[in-house]
Amino acid sequence: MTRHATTPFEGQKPGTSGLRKKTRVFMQPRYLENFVQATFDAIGGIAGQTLVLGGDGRFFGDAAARTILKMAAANGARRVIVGQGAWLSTPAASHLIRARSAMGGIILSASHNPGGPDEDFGVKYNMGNGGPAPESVTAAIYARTQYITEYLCLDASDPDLTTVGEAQLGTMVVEVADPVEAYADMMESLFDFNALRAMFNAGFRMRMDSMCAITGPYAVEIFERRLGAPAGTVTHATPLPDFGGMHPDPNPTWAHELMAEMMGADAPDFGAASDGDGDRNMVLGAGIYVSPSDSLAVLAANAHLVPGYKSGLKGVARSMPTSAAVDRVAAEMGLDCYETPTGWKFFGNLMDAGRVSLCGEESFGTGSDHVREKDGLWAVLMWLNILAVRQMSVAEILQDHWARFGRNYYSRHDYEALPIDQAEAMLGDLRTRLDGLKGAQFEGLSVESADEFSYTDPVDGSISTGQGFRILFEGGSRVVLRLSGTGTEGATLRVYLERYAPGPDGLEHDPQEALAPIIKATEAIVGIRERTGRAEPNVIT
Ligand code: VG1
Ligand code: CO
Repeated sequence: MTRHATTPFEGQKPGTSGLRKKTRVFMQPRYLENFVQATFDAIGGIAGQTLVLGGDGRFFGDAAARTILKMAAANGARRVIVGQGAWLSTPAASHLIRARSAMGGIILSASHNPGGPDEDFGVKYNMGNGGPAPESVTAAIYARTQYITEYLCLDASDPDLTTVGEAQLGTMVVEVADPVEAYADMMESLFDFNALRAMFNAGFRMRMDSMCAITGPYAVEIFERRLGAPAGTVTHATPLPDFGGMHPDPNPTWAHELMAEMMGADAPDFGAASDGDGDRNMVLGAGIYVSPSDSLAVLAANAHLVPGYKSGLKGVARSMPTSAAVDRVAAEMGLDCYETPTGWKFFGNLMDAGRVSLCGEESFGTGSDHVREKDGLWAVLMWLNILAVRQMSVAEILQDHWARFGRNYYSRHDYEALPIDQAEAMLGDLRTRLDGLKGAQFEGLSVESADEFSYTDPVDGSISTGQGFRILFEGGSRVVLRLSGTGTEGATLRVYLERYAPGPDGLEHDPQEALAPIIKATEAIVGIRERTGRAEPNVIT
């Protein structure tokens, strides 16, 4: 084992989902090593511990995994369970941490950001509950990166990650595990695989777009092998280091091949896509897109039809920018409903305390207490199981849902790669004007309230401030604005728009049309176009 002298690097500050940087930044000498050693130090050392390790197959992932294994061995870990080929989807990693009672795990991914030598890489630490590290831990990691002087690494040849089995690395065991099997078994324990097999057998047609990212092998095993969907149901099924040039972000803009197929003639009954690390999902029916906020609400209203949730839900949670569609379901079904800041880590406390079993975000993330991460394929299986029980199409389920609960029109507008100063100044100005907005009229809409969201965790009492601006208009419409914490270039402004329409009327409306008054009022209040010179958002979901 060698102690390598090192010095702190600037900017090793983990955000919403770990540390994300350009791949070449991570590949600088000692950069990855500093961050990983800082992580080990910040969690109190890993001597005698078991860890889980894996990632989404992106460029530099396998090299990073081999380095981390040698560092874990030098730091005295007892065992590291690593996915074969350094592959593990984020939900599969979360499951392994829990199933094997590991101290925690390291996930190598920049999620939905593109991969490759000139794109993005990321490192994220998950805790023993299987969920992302809370702010107290990421702050401790960052603090440690600022005065680190050495890291430990074993002088050994690189461990082999291609073959399943155990090998010794110094005094540590490297356990190379099949990345798919345990996860697929868990899915089989939650869902009615017999009913799903029968549905595929009867000719149900599905398209799953894995976008050349990590869910490919999982989706082929589950849908094609275990459930009998025809070979080729899963497309872009092989994880590639650069995701085949795709941007593995499952939204209408980036999953455009799937969109075209699902909106075209002869569309399959059901379509889905997932992101780089497999925790996000987009679902569609023939000719119809399901907004993530609606998806969460539909899953909440129908979860009891799925074997794993047949005794009902403990409660539900959504991130603040997610629409209130699920709140309406919770109110009618008598469930507790929590509103948390953006990012999955806030849900973990609620799930560990047994307060919620289903949660979701507007950013195509849905999940339950089966793991402590959002889970793309789980959400797809929830939908399939509900379709199999209700014997209705996706469009019929949505129509039925809106007729019963009303419809929360919803859209998110993203302005990417803005100059950081400009974006911060724009929201800084808004902050100083919040108090004066109340009661004022903009484009015919009057503001009911305006504030900046802060959250007190009901379980541990921790407080998170500055979690986004909320402007509520009369009649239950609102706009939320916040800056992304996961980008690697400039600042990304996210504008979340919502308008509630009670009852079954207006179902034929396009969300952008339905939201037009709120879009106009937002421009009048914030002046996004005027201040950034951007005529329109880069991405609309
Ligand atoms: C985005 C999403 C957020 C999500 C986060 C991580 O964060 O908005 O809802 O939890 O990504 O998802 P931000 O700060 O860029 O808005 V993933 O799939 O990257 O783990
Ligand atoms: Co992700």
